[in-house]
Amino acid sequence: MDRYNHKKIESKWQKEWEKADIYKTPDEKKGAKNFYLLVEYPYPSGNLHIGHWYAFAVPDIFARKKRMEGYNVLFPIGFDSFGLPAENAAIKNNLDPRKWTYKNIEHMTTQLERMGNSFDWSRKVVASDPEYYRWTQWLFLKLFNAGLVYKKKGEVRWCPSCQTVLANEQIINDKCERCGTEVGRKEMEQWFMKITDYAERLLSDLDALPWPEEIKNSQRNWIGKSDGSEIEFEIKDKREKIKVFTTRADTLYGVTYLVLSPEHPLIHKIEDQIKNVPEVKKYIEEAKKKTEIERTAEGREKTGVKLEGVEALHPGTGERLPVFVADYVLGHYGTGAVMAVPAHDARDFAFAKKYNMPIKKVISPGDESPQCYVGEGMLVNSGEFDGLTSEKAREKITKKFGMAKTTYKLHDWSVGRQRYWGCPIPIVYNEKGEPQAIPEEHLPWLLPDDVDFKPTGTAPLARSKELQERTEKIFGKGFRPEVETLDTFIDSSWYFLRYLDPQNNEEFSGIKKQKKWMPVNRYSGGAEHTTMHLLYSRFFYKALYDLGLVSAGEPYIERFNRGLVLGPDGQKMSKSLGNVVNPDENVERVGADTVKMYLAFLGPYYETGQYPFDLSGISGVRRFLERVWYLKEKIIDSTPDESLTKKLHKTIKKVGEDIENFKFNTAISAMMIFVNEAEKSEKISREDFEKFLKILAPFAPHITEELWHELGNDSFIHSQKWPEFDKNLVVDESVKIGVQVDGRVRGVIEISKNASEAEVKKMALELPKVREYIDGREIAKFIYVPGRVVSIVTKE
Ligand code: ANZ
Repeated sequence: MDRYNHKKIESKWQKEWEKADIYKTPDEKKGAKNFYLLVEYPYPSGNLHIGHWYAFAVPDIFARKKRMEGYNVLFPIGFDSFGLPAENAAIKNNLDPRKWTYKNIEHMTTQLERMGNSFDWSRKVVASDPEYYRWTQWLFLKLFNAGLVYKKKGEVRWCPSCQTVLANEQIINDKCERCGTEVGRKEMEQWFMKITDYAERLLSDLDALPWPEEIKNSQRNWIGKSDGSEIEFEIKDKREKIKVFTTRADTLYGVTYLVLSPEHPLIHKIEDQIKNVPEVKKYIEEAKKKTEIERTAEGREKTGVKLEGVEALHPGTGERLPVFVADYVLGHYGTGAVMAVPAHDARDFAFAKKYNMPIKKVISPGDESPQCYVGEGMLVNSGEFDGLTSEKAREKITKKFGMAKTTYKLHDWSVGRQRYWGCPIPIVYNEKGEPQAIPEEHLPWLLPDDVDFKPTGTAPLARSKELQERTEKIFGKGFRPEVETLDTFIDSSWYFLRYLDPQNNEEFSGIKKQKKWMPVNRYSGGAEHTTMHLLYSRFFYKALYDLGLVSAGEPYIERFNRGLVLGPDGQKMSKSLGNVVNPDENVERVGADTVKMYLAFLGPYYETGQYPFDLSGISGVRRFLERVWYLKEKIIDSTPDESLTKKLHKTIKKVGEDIENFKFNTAISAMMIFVNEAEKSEKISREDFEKFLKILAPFAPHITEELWHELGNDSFIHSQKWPEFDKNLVVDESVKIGVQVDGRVRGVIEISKNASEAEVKKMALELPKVREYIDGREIAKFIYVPGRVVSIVTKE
C-alpha cells in the first residue's frame, strides 16, 4: 500500500491547477451568481508567518465551497506594499525600499503558492506599482476637486529623534515604534480628508449592515455621536465669549466654574487679562506631553490652573464664574470648553473637591441623593425652570441660552505623511504657494528615485532634484512640488475595486464590472482594522459614490473579524519572545493540507478566538488525513452500507452549514466522526467515498484531488458540484408522541428526536383534533417533555 506522501502530491497538483488555470474567475458564466470573497491584502513584510496562513488558507475553504456550489467566485490577492516598514528596513540596512519591497513580494508569492489557495493570481494588485498608484492619485484628485481634501494647521505626533511625524499606529505606549523615544506634539500644516462630513451616514448606514454587532458597535463608538447643546458665556470686560458643549443643558444653574482645554485658542486672546501667565503656560506645556488616553483616564487625579483675573458670567443669573484650564478637557472635542457642574458630573466633582469650588445641586432626587448625582430628575435651584424634568428643561434652556448641537468624536482624517515610500500626493504649489491639482495627463506622478530617505526633519521628497525639475518643467518657474506622500490607508481604501478590473488603463475600475461584483459579499480580516481601515474605506467608497464613480452605497455586505493564533506558549507571537511559528517548516514536515486543516480546526473563526499553536494538535490532523488516505482500501462497487450512507448525508449537511458560518472547526469534527464510522464499517461505496472527498476537498485540496484521480476521475475535484444531501436520510429516527389538551390525549405527532420545542408546538397545534379541542381558547401553558409527551393547558 502506498503511503501518503504530501510533498509529491502537493507540488504535483499545484502545478496541474496552475496549468489548467482552474481558479481564474470567469468573466461570464451563464446562470451563475457572482460571489466576491475578499481577504485583506498583506503587507509584504518578507516572510509568511502563521497569521498569514490563518488569514488566507482558512477563508479559502469557503471560497472553494462556494465555487463548488456553482457560484462565480472572485477570490483575489495582492500586496499593500507602500508603507513605513519598507522605509525602516531600508534605513537600517542601507537598502532601496523599492528593492526590498519587490524582493519580498516575489518571495511571499512563492510561499503563498505553496499554500495551495484558490486565488485568482491574474488579478494581483500591488499598491506601489505606478499602474496602481496612478489611480490612487486620480481618486485623490477627484476628492480634492470635490472639496473633500483640504490643508489645515493641526497638531501632529512627532518623534524628536527620528525627526518625523508619526501616525497613531506607529506610537506604542506613547513611544516611537522605531526608536522608543517619547513622542511629542507639533503644530504643522497637514492634509486632511473630510471624513466628518460623512459621520452621520457612516453611523446610520451601519444599522442595515449584517455585520456582527461588536464590529458595528466599535464603529459607532469611534464615530461617537453626541446630541447636546452649545451655550455661550460672556467674559467679564472682554468681547470674547466662551462657548461650551454640553449634553446636560438642564444642569446650567449648577455651573460653578468653566474649564478651557490647554489647546483652547482663547487663552492667547485673553492673555492680557490673565494674571498668572507663566503658571498657565507651564501647565499647558506639561499637558502637551500627555496622551489623550492619559488625560481622560478614569480615576486619574484631575489637575488644572485657575486663570487669575478672568471671570465669566452665568447667562441665567449673571453670577461671576471662575475659569480654569485643565487637561481633562480635550481640545478637539465639542468646543474644547466645558461648563463644570460638580453636583452632577463625576469629573467636575473630583476637580471641585480638589480646588474648593462650590457644589450646587440643581437636579433632585433631593437631599438624600449622593453628593454627586449624575442621573436625571426634577430641576431645583434653577429659577424659572424649577419643577421641569431634565428632558423638558434641556429643551427650554437650550432654546433660551444656546442652540442644539450634535458633535462627533470622529476627527478628519490626516492623510499626508512626511515619508518617502508612499504614493506621492499629486499636488504642486504655484508661486503664491497655492495648491494645484496635477492634471490627469501627468499621472502617474512618479515617486522620484534620487532621494536620500533618511529622516532629517523634512520630508525626503523635498531633497529630490528630479522632482523639483520635473515640476518646473511642466508647470513653470516658481512652482514647487508637494513633498508628502499619502497615508497607506488611502491605498487600501479602494484596492478591492481594482481587483475587478486590474488591467484597465482607461479607468480605475469599470462601472460595468463594479455592477457585477460590488458590494463585496464577504470580507474577512483582522480585528485591528475595525475602526481604521474599515471606516476609512467605507468613507472613501461613499464619497466616490456621491461622485458617481462607484455603484453602491456600502463596499462590503458581510464582515468577519478573525481571531488570533498565539505562540505555543499561549502568548502573542513576537520575535522577542522567540515564540514565532514558521509555517514553512510545518508545511515541509506535514504538508499544506494538514497545516490548513489544523488552523481551521482551532476553533470558530471569530474575533474572540485566541488559539495557541500546538504541535500535538497538528499531528492529530495529520493522522486524520492519513486515515482518509487508507479508507480507499474499503471501497466497493456493490451495495453500500446503508447506515454509513445515512451518516454521510448528515455530515454533508453539517459541513455545508458550518462552512457557511465560518465554523470550520465543527465541520472538521463532523468529518472526523464520519471517518471513525467508516473505519468501523467493512465497506464504503465508491459513490459515498467520492461524496466525502468532495466535502473534504475545500479543507484539504491536494490529498482529495489525488484520491479523486486515483478513483479514475479525469476532471478536477475542485470543479465538481458540491454534493447535495438527501433530505430523507438526514431526519433522525422519529418518535410518535401523544398530544394532550387539558389532560386528555387528543392526537399523535411523529417528530424527529431532536426536534425543537418550537417545531413540536407548531406541529401539535396544527393537528385538527387538537385545534377542535382548544376551540379558540387561549393557551395558558405548553409543556413538552422531549420524546415523551406534549401537554397543552388552556385558559378557562
Ligand atoms: C455639563 C455637564 C453636566 C456635562 C453634567 C455632563 C454632565 P459625551 O456624552 O461624551 O458627548 N465635555 C464637553 N466637551 C468636552 C471636552 N472637549 N473634553 C472633555 N469633556 C467635554 O460628553 C459630553 C459631556 O462631556 C458634556 O456635557 C461636557 O460635560 C463634557 F451633569 O456639560 B457636560
